Amino acid sequence: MLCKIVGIPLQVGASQLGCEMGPSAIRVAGLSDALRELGHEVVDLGNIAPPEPGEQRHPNAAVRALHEVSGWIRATTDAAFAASDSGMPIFLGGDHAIAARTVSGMAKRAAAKGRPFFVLWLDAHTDFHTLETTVSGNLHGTPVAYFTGQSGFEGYYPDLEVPVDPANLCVMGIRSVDPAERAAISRTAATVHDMRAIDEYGFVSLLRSFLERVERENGLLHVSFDVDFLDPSIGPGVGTTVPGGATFREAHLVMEMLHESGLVASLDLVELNPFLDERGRTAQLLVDLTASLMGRTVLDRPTRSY
Ligand code: 5AB
Ligand code: MN
Ligand code: MN
Ligand code: MN
Repeated sequence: MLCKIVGIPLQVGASQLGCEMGPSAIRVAGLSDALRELGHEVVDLGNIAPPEPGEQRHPNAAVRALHEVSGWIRATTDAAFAASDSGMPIFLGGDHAIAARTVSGMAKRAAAKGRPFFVLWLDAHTDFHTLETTVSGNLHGTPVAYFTGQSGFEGYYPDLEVPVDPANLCVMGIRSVDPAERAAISRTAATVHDMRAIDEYGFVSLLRSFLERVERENGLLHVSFDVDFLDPSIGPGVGTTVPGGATFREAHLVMEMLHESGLVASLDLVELNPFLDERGRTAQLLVDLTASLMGRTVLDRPTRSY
């Protein structure tokens, strides 16, 4: 497989600065070499250039860094669309606001191929705030509402060319949802598995049902991996830790099942904050998880397991 690495060093979508170092830390932790060892071809396309400085205001006074975030989003869509002409783009964040456009760029690619588009969102949070509902004003809490076409972004974020059907969105790992997001996402057809559901049914059966559907519909699948999906004890390098996340083995199992499905077209690795990391261990774990997603196994498996 041809893997195309694209760095998007946006950090002002989060309140805690440091995510701009994310792409560098993931590179230093050895992403390209890990992929090459698995037999993949790797092209590192470098980082997307920052937008022009400027100022943009929203009636919700809490909203922070709107111009800068929307500028990065604008710059990213075409890059995501272009990178996905062949091979598998791997987008290195940067905070999660970048997914507003990595996902919409990939949705555009799926539409161009005439394939249905699906998103697996691995996160402690639903990121379903609009510019009106965000209380913290941190725009990394808004990408899912934007790319599923919720109203309130018009004139602020770039116009959405191909919205993602919420029915094709599966969110896993959830354990922190603000009241407005909770009300809004439950009005959609999105599948949201909180940690309560995962404790009861396990990742395997919940993920398997989703992957079976993607396969049945011949879909293109984008995976968006927020570091805070992981339990903070194994992934401390993130600004928005929430206890009770995926364990080391659960996270690897999710990635291994994704590999065996053969359905993943593109990946975001976002929210890594190297300033908060401990001797690079979260960056290293992201590389190892990506290796599992790209085919690293403990032993050969005779049949696929999903
Ligand atoms: B992340 C919170 N809902 O709006 C907010 O890390 C958290 O990309 C957002 O998932 C977390 O600030 C955004 C409290
Ligand atoms: Mn997130
Ligand atoms: Mn999160
Ligand atoms: Mn976060």
